[in-house]
Amino acid sequence: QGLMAGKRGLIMGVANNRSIAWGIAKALADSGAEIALTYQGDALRKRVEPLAADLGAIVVGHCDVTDPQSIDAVFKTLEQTWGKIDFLVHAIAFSDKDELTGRYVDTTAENFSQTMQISCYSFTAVAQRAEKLMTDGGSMLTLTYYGAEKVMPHYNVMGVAKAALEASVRYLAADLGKNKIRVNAVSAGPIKTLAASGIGDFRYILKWNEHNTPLRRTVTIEEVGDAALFLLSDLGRGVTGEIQHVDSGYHVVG
Ligand code: 0WD
Repeated sequence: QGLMAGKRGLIMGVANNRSIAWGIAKALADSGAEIALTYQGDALRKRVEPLAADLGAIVVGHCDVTDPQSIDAVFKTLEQTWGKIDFLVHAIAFSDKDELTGRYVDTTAENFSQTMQISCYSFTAVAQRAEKLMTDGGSMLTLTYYGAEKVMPHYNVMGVAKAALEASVRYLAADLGKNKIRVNAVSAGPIKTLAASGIGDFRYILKWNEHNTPLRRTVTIEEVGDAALFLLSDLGRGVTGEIQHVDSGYHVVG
């Protein structure tokens, strides 16, 4: 009997086996959770289906968070399949990589809106739908980065979107607490994933962390998964509105 036995939920943002969402999915499945995954587009479908099979997870279809109908379709499928859910993981972000380098001041209005929509608003959009299925309470989690709190080289518009995302975690926690729904974020240290490879000088940032974090190393998706397990399971039952750093302690020195 694991910590997540009897709990069911949706994980959004698995792109491949390096994704943070995949580290979270593994930790939750190892603890007995039943998991549903979405994929973004047909190219990722081929990656996600075998990964889901490894975990005994179900795949509830394509979801592009810029298309509200695709979000509705996923939640409809979840409702028909399970009736209710206990947890939600949002591990989604996007910005034009031409703006994840150079100066923040040069951000365009178009990419600002797109970055905010995909990396910030989409968490609220899925929370709205998930709330309706969390009839016995639940736990929601998103992923953020220290660039929300401090200026990090090249993070630019994504740092602004993450700051808004962290604020939305607090507002969602306040709104949904009455329904026994907790809302938290993990602020992960840099990890080499597909999304991270779009950020300028990312290898240098990893090296910098190896030399300068209190633990003198970077973190893994398994470590993020274990922190997510705490926040999504009953171990975290007294925690909401929290930004939990899993960053080898960088936020106390950086
Ligand atoms: O260093 C890192 N990797 C950190 C990542 C440090 C701290 C936080 N994070 C955050 C990211 O900002 C993101 O919110 O963790 C979350 C997960 O990112 P990841 O695991 O680093 O990256 P990846 O494996 O690429 O997954 C992100 C996925 C997308 O992958 P790609 O690379 O194809 O963009 O987000 C999904 C997509 O699957 N995604 C979308 N899903 C639905 N609709 C959309 C969209 N419009 N856009 C991106």
